[in-house]
Formats: sequence, C-alpha cells, structure tokens
Amino acid sequence: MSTKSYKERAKSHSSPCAKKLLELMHNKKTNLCASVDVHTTEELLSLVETLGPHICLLKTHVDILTDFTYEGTVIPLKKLAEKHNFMIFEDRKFADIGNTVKLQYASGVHRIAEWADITNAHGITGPGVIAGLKQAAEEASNDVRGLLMLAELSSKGSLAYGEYTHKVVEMAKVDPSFVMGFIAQSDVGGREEGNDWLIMTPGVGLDEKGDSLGQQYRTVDDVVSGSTDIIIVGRGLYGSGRNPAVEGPRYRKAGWDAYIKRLSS
Ligand code: BMP
Repeated sequence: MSTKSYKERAKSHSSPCAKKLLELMHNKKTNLCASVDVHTTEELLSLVETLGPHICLLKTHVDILTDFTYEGTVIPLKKLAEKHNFMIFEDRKFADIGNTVKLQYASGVHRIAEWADITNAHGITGPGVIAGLKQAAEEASNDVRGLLMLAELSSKGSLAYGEYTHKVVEMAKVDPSFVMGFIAQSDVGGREEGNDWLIMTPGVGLDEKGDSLGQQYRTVDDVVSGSTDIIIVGRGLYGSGRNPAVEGPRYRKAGWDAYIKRLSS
C-alpha cells in the first residue's frame, strides 16, 4: 500500500500514463473509475455525460455495443473526455501471443490503440503480451498509453491468486514505463525495485454483496484502506433502481474520503 499522495506519486512515476492519471486525480479530487457496460452508444454517452464530472477514468467494454463505430462512438466519447477531464480505459483483457494481441489492439473495428489511454491484459501467455501491445501502442498513437496487468480478479473461484499473481507481478517489471499497475484486490507487492504500481479494483459496491453470476462486491472503505488507488464501479452507479446523478457524487465522495483517511493513517 502507498501512503503517499497522488500528487507526490505523479512526480516520480515511471509510467507517463500513470503520471498523467495521478495528476488528474489530484487536481480533480476523484479516484472513481466508472465502468459503463451498456448496449448502445446513446446509453453510453448519456451516462458518461452525467458521470463525467465525478470520475478520473471511464472504463469501457466497447465489444458490448451493438452500434459501435469509430465516428459515432469514439469521437463523441473523446470529446466528453476532454470536456469533463477524464481518461479512458478499454477493459479488453488481452490474452494471446504477442503478435496476435498486437493485431487485436491496433486493428479490427475497434482500433483500441488509437483512442484508449489504458488497456489491460492477462499474463497467462507470458511477457510477449506486453511487448506486442507496446509495439502496437507506439505505432498507433503519439499519446501516452498504459497497460494494466490482471493480477487478481473479483469473481468467485478465480484462479488468479498466490503463485500466479506473484508471477504476473514479476512479469510487469519487464516494462514499468508501459505497465502502470494492476487490476487487483490487494497489495500485490513488487515494489522492491522502486516500481510504484497503481492498484485499480473492480467489484466495488456500497449496497450489494454480489450478483448471481459470481461477482463479489466489497465496500469503498474496505478496498481503499487496503491498497486500492482507484475504485472501479459499474452497476452501483447505473444499475436498476440507481440514479447515476446521485450515485456518481456518492461514490466519488466515498472514494476520496477513504483516500484522505489513508493518507493520515
Ligand atoms: P460491476 O460493478 O457492474 O459488477 O462491473 C464490474 C466491471 O469490472 C465489469 O466491467 C467487469 O468486466 C470488470 N471486472 C470485474 O468485475 N472484476 C475483475 O476482476 C476484473 C474486471 O475487469
């Protein structure tokens, strides 16, 4: 766990993308990432318009959209990111050999490398996944790009723990300028060489304990008092019966208060 402020960490971070995000978090006073898993671009843009002022990061799964186009989806999303000052994380969970993920990241209908500030990958195939994604990022854009490795998962029965998690953390060390941190539920360590990994945690909810398909929720205080730097919240913000205009500020405040408390602990 880091008890340093986001501002302090931004100054010395090895990843330019993490630096940019930490500065944004400090200036905007939010560590909330909204995860918006909806079917249409219209729903996505409307929710992002409401949640945008409260978040540092928007997490997308653009392969869920039935009407995705670069012009119709990405361009307006990037405009909203500029208007409300947040970054974009496409939760693609790459998991193939380096050459294939390089193609998947840059090509196809989604061309993720061109517009997503951050994406993520499983370590199951070995460090080639990091090298492949890095090559695609460099070829696709001059903007900073960051990669999160999936070290632990929130779902019941996940196989990502213990030795597997440890090996993923070791793997991340091959490129700390591109790998900015982990999707994880705990402090996964690996800072001996001075790496200041960002820990982003999904499976966060203030009202539910989980869903019927294995998702498990923990509270904001629980995760941030541990090692979480960024809380990832989905249905807690916009699920049935929820008003995003109310839940956005509520989760933002909970996340920020928990961070301030951690700083003084
Ligand atoms: P929700 O808060 O509605 O359960 O959504 C969680 C989001 O985080 C989903 O988009 C899911 O794909 C993602 N996620 C997760 O729930 N657990 C993980 O360990 C990793 C994830 O990316």
